Amino acid sequence: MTAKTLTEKIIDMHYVTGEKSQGREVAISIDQTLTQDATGTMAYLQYEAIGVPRVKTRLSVSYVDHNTLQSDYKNADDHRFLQSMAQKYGIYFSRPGNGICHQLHVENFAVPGSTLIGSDSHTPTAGGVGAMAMGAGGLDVAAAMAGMPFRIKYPKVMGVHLSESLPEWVSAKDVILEVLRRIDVKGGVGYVLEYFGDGVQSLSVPERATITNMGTETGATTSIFPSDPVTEQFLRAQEREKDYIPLLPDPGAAYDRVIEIDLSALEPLAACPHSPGDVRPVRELAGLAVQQVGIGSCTNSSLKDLETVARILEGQTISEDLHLIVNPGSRQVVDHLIESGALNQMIQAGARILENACGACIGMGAAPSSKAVSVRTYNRNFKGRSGTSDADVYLVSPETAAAAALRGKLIDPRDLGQPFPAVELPSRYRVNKNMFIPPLPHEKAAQTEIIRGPNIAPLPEFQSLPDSLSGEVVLKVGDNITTDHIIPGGAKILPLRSNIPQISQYVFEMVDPDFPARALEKGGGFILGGDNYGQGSSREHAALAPKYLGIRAVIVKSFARIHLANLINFGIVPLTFADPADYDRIDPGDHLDVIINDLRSPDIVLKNRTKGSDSRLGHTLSELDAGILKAGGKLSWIKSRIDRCE
Ligand code: MIC
Ligand code: SF4
Repeated sequence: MTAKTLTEKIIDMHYVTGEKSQGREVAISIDQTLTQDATGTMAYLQYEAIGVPRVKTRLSVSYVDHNTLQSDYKNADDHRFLQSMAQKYGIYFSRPGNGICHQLHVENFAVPGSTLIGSDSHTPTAGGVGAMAMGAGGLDVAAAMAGMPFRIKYPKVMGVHLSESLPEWVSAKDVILEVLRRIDVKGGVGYVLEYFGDGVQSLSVPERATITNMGTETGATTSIFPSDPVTEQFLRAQEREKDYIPLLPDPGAAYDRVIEIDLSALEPLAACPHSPGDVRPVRELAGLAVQQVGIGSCTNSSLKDLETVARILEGQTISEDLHLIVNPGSRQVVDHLIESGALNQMIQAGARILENACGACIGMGAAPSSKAVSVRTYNRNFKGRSGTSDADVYLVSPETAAAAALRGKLIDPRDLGQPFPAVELPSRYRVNKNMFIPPLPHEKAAQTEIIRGPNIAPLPEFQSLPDSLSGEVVLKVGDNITTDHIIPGGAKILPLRSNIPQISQYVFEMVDPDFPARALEKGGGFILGGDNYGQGSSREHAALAPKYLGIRAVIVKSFARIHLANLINFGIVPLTFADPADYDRIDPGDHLDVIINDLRSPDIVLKNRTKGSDSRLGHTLSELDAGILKAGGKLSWIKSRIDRCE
């Protein structure tokens, strides 16, 4: 028998159909799903349209953590809708205020060796306990809740070999920043990042979760740690010892690529504006004046992170040139911070303690001032994401963030001249699940009325795909376009997530605010892009809203994984240039014809009527994908299959 990686083992345990060879499609069964409110409303509308009376997963959880500002009725409408949906369909509901979905899932539900998909790109956080956890579009999560398997391209496995242990003042965030420094924001595409080696045992589960969380920024399918005695200890501390299974790679398992990281040789790092992959040592940036420090997000809001910050700040006052905001990851974290006195230490030092929610990470409040430098423990620093288009965001560890808060400038935390705050994690956490509403029994669930306020618009319907696509290039963009470029977050736009006609008015708002009007005027057309198009979040609105504006195909050099799946799900044809140089030969406004009557053929011809030239296009669509596109999207495709079975 060949020695297997963790990834291969978990895929084997969940294999349903497909070809287990790299790059080919494989379908796996899904044990758990999670949604958050900003993607959840669409996911549940789609689940409702599929028409399965109760979820078929072992566990599904609906979290509320993104849209919590409630500046009017919209977010509150969404919350009530989500709660009623959860009660009707057998889903756990995590009430607003309970915490950030990924932190909560690791604390309460993630199981080693299980499969989890979530309508949020940072779902791999649960890889910290050895789950194979992947981000997906809401429709794929809805399909998994309805019992359908999840399709992925059989991944390559990148072994990240960890040796030794971290020195003082260097923490888990610096490990993932080092990975990003080496492989950048698309080096993980097509891979699962699997951590192994002696250094693994030196990292606690929350530290591992920080690493798997931000592995998303490499473009990887997911990231995973083994399930070992450290995992067992964590699950015991969370009163979940029954969820423990040991799960290690086989000795001699072969990785497609190996990265070696000597933990003891790492130093504090920072991702510079405006990419998580632009990583430099903090010492090279030392002295840069800072106007805001943000501590929290699903990457760094665990008890260990915040206890560390509190100890660094203890007895001092933050610099008067900045403000410090802190979003704890969960109520459990807050509970411990109160008990230990750490919360008070942070407040006394001048921290503004905000809600246990995503908050400033997705631009929901606490935007920095004009041209500010904001130093954050979060995972993304895309331009404008903070809510201030000319702010510069640096991504760092909690230690580096706390040091910046004290000194008012970036400084290597080792130069603070303070004793290192060693934090011991409790052997038992203060577990309290009273803000989770468990699923109702069948009979009661069936009687639940769904509550739909005016913010919940009906799902748009789309036509099946014609044999040829014709239209203008409505927009041409460059490399690494993020879903934040396509459909921004933030306090103005995020509350419109349940209303596609309204949110579609903001597509490409930061790139070209005239795009929606132009796309509608031209009757749709094409978007042209460079490499890694659609990196970042799982928000399916980045496909759904352009589709609503009439976009028929996106033609690029390469796609990011989740966005590619979302385009297919909503019937936008994702095509790639056979010769990337052709990208330069097509201009905005050119009129194109693309013949797509046989999407199974890997070769597609693009005729540029304006230039009188032809280009060859390719794609990575499977036969199933082609069927979904032909049907006008995955929802129509699923419904037609269910109708045929009835
Ligand atoms: C993000 O961090 O960008 C988000 C907001 O969590 C998204 C989900 C969304 O857009 O609702 C993600 O990462 O998938
Ligand atoms: Fe929330 Fe930010 Fe994490 Fe996204 S990255 S789930 S917005 S905390």
